Amino acid sequence: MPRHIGVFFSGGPAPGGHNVIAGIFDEMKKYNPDSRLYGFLFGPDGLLDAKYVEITSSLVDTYRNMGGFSMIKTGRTKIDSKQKMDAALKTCKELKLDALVVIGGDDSNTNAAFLAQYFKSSGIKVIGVPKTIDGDIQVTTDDGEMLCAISFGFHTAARAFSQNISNLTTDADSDIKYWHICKVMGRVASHLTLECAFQTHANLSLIGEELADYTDQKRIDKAKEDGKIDYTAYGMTLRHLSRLICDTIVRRAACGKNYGVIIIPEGILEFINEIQVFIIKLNKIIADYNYIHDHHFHSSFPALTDKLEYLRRLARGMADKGRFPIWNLRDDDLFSQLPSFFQEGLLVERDTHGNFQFSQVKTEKIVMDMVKEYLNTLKEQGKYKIGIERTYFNSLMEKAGMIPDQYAKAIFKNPEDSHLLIKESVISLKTLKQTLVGNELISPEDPLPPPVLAIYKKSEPKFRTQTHFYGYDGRGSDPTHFDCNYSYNLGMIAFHLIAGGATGQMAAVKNLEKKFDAWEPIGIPIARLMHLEERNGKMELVIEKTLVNSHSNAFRVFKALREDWLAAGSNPDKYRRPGPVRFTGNSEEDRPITLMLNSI
Ligand code: FBP
Repeated sequence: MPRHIGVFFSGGPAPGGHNVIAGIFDEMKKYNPDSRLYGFLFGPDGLLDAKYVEITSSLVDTYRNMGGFSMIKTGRTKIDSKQKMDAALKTCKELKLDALVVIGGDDSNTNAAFLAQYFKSSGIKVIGVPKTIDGDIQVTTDDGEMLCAISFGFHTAARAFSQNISNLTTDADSDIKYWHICKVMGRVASHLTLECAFQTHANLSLIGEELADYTDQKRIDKAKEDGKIDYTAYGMTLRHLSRLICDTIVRRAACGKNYGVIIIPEGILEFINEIQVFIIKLNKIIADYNYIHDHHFHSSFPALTDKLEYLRRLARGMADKGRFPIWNLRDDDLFSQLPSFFQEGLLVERDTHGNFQFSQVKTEKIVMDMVKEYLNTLKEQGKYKIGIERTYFNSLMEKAGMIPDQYAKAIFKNPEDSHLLIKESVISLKTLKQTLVGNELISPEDPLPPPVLAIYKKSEPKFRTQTHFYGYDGRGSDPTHFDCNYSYNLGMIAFHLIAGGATGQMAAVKNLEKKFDAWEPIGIPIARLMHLEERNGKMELVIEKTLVNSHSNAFRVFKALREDWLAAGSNPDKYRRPGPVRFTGNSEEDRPITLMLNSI
């Protein structure tokens, strides 16, 4: 029987999208050449406005295995009202559609389930396809069986980011003067960062989900001694985070490595205590403002100063009286201490699904500004210094006819080690001279011996950074072999779910970690995946995002290896070069490393 099917993309591009369409198209034509496939243009808007193209075999062939969603474009409109549902149904009826395929992320698949319910009496089926580079759509049964291990696009984006990051590790250990700070996409979850960590072995990769569980044991113990509970000891603050990064930098510097690569997940702010509180409060304030005034907060207050003035008036109880007790003078005070670029970032317009737009915030800047500030303090305290190679020190001294050991004991705090660290008390040329005089190595009238001066200069750290953002580039890449096959199969499965009469289900492939002939096509009822979440100030049913699980194999292996990747000792850097994407050969780049580890 010929079928009419409509399809659209929803949300950010993910490599492999065109192959989903190719999979649906090839399979439907194989069963009946008279079947027709319509692609709605610009995402959900095309469905609402009846803007579409009929997908032909030449169109499919033009885009087969190609990245992006260029064939029919995408959009982020949410079909969230009865009018929109009716408009969508009208278009489907006009085209005599048997089914609609929604290729999207968690929010779009949520939308697909609601459309399925709305369309039920008309007999039009709705099937979702798990798309997102973020990798946060994962489905496991209650007894631990993995039904959907990853969304399509994740592998390609991670590989693309990793290739760039790996190039930076090469630059870092060639030029040995830069710390490369790489922010990597992933709206909330840190799956992409974790995968990039495995692909590149960067020196430090921050996993947001782990930070959320952070506890400051020293503070907890201290409070216990005083018979109190210190609530600020639980969870990560921006200050703690900057200390953690500084610790890495200082430790590597101590063994002569004043360079490295750090990966920061885009969504890290979601896991930082005080910032998360701001995000939640501001989400609510903006949503309530829009509701009460029936006018958009961002249109009412286009400039940052207007927004801040409104918040100030709220805190003083002078605006929307009594409605917003959640924004108080303390909030306003703390918020006003943030740099304006960051205030602007936190106030950025929420997307149509009510999500905070992390990609619009210069997270890496706020974090690195704090890191620089604290490094300066550590430098002043004499705790941040470059370790001097013992062999280098010896040869320099001997060349000048001086006895290395005599000087080593006086200047360094670890004279026996392979990398020598100048004592913390030596923080200037003046204190250096006092040390030599105090140890009777020179008299007060003598100038500093040139080799000692040279060593001191070499030990003074300069912290130079280059920041990078990997996101839009990777999600526009051509799909890897894995994503090509995976997405094409998802398209075929979507067709078979429709042919089998399913609706409100998401196409999926079980056993993705196994060889292709062990892949198992399935449909997952979407409604089962939902939970209640606050969106636009209201509790809504949405698919629950899967975050990085600290008990997963991948995370535990990462934890076991990270000290090695940090390489803050005499061990060499362990950088890994994943190389370019390959289409032939049984190489380890076949599948995401995190997927393989978690399947063991
Ligand atoms: P989806 O959830 O729609 O797949 O989008 C993922 C993503 O690429 C995130 O990683 C990123 O935070 C966001 O989209 C960026 O959104 P935008 O395209 O609106 O800048």
